[in-house]
Amino acid sequence: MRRFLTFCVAAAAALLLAKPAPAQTLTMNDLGYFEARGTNVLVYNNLYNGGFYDEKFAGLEIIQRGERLATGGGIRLMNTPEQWDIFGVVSDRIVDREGNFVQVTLTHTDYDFAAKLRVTPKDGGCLVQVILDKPVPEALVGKAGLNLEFFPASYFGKNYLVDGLARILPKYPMHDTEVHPVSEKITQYFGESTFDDRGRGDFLVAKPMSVGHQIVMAPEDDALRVSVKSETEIGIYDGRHLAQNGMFVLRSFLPGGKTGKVLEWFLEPSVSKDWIRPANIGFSQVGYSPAQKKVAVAELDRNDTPAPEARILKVNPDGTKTTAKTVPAKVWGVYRHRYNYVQIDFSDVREPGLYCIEYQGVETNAFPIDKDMYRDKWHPTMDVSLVVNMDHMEVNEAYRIWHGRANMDDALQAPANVRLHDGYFQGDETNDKYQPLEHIPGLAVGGWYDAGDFDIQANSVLNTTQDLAYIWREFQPMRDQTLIDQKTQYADIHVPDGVPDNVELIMHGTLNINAQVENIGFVAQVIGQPDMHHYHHLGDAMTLTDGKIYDPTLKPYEVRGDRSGTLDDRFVFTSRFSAAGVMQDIVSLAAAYPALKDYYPEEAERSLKNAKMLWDKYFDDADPAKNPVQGRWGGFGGDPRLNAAIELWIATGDKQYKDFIVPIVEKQLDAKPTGPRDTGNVQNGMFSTQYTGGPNLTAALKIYPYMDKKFQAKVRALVPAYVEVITRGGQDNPYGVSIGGASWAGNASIINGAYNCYRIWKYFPDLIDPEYVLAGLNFLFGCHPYSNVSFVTSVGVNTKKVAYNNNRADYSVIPGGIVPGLLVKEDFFENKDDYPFHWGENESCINTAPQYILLCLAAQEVVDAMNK
Ligand SMILES: [Ca+2]
Ligand SMILES: [Ca+2]
Ligand SMILES: [Ca+2]
Repeated sequence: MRRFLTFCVAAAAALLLAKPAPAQTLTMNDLGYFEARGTNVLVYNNLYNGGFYDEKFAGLEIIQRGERLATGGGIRLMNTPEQWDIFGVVSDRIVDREGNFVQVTLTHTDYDFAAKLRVTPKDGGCLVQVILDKPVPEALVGKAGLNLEFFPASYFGKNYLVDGLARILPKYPMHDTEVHPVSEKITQYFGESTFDDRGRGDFLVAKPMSVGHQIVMAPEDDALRVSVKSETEIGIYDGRHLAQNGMFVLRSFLPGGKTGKVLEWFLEPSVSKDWIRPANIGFSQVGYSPAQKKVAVAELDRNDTPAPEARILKVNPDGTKTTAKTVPAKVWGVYRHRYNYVQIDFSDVREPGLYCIEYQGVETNAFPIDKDMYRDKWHPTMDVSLVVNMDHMEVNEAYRIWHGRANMDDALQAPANVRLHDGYFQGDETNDKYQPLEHIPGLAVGGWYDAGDFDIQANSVLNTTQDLAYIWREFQPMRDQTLIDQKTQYADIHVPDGVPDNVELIMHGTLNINAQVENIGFVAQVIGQPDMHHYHHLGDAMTLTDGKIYDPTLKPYEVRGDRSGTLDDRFVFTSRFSAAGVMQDIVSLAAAYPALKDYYPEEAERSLKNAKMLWDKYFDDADPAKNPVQGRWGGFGGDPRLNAAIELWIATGDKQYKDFIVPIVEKQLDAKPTGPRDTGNVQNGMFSTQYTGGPNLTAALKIYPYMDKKFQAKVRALVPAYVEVITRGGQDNPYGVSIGGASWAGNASIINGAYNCYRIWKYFPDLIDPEYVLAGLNFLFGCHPYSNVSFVTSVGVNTKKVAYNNNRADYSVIPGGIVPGLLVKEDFFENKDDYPFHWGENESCINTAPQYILLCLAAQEVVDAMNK
């Protein structure tokens, strides 16, 4: 997908500097979208990026009072498009500042159909026009239409007017659908089908809830009101009949046989001439430790005048509040065009107790200052998130079964040339001994659902196991609050069983990794659903498959004993194999060994044996000098065997591994810069220092405690340059943390960056300010733009209400999950907390869980040292 921008820049450009827009008419701002007080209309500033198709973050969009209410405006071929339904590609986009319009050409190549969508401000709103050079193709008459989608949860509890008649916007889908013959269906991307019609040859279409010539969404609410008027009939549809992430859709069909301007809407958002967004005061929702730095950041409307002072209020036992301190509010300035930022430093407030911040007429919720505040913040992640996401287990908590034993029919060799909806592909080569669709035995054990879906991805099972092993290595938490019984494949949350949960979770990882290594030969790129209908499953994981092994001699839905004719077993995707990729299998198994050996000696020996076997088998093939393919996905650089050797050395103490490691690491430390100053990919666990090709400390820090004084002195000498790089990140914004993510938000890299600072601090406490370890958590826990919720579900005072977990259809969370956080598009930050279906904002990935636990344990160690 390509984006062509044609700027008709005139002398007017000089007038387009960032400043508050006039009050009541939409004018084009310097970012190329329309703006009025409290209202923005974006016209394909955000595009469908093609990665996961319709992410509900593209097309004509409306932001009102800082909330994105409408999206997906454009020409669509369905009443209520789903994620995998095709959309028109933007083949041309014109931002005409003189003519004061934005126009895009949307091309459906499959149908030789192109339509221009032009948006021009008029009166208090804008005209949305559809212009055709050629008539709508016959096949698309009655299908092609102008759609605009509204987020349902934003409108829960509101009404709409259709030609003056009042209707309630339903909280739950309650209107009508009809089935059509599948021959009429517009095919989804890659011929996917999201609908299981049990062989009937149907597909599902939502019927309109109402039809008229003017529809007003939430007329009673200035923040939400949007009116659409047209001479052409407009229907309002509820997409949730087809998909839980569906939207309220306004839609008019394009007429057949016509060219020129074939359709026009007058779109009138709510413009509020005096509206000022209340301050969003970001601070840590878990509170602060007495000695640590405490800087809240207030995000202010640009039309607001920042007050010079803020008050820190102490909450007394009788409910009264007294001013603990009045502190200056320091204007940081405008960041990313939209808001003005103010920093409130109350580090001097150290007395333990309950506090809140009062600034600009806003009083925050109360939060603690307490020396033990980090001590328990990882418990929900270890106790719940990592347990509920366990595959092949029944998971109980008090009176509730989270899910039954799932995927007990694992798994079938994926047939050739099949793609999985999550970016995976099976090529011609299976790289193992199995025939297509042959059952691979032994796999119904261990592993985790990688995120909001139910597949076992190589990187998530391997990295989760590895990082759980690092938790044990660094902190050895003896916490035992979960019963994990692998014999009956049963877990019970909040029930101690005599074994540290950290160890049991590591074993849950190795059981799956060892099973894959022994039965397949290596860890497959993914064990995933065989088709789209199973991939989008929501609800109990156990109901995803029938638990019976697929037997092609039976008919679909026919069952005989432990076999069935329904092709629902997961597929094992075994292409994209590389010897370099196998090195990570070794890392995870060898890292697990020291943790397992006292508790599960057999599993420990099995893990180490498999790690050594893979090392011996693939050592030569993984040599980058002989085989330049590096890493499972390629391109990570360096010798892929290095980390494997480090873990094998730590596990065994065997000198052969050390002899392999040291020359490579020495070479990394002696590297001479080959290029200019590097911004350094420090957020992703890379310890590269300040020059391209310069010294790299990643491996050196791993082996640091096991090396002699001479080596340690050499590493120490390089640390200041690395610290300079890592502490430079985040200086461009008032939060002091690198904020990233246009299609996937940046919390995971914030966690990694902060933990890297801990590793530096642990060995070289005099070389880095330990506040850098804590800054990442402050951000995660609520000191961030857009809102001040904690991004760790159920951790903190004000926390995420929804997350893109497998219970998202219930608008719920799995406690202890870490959501990706803030998406950044143009000048707009977003983390919706009433719509759980944005994966890039709200999907808790399992491999972030142990990384977050590491950081919490590190943070407590840091504040313990500070408070001494
Ligand atoms: Ca996945
Ligand atoms: Ca336990
Ligand atoms: Ca099955």
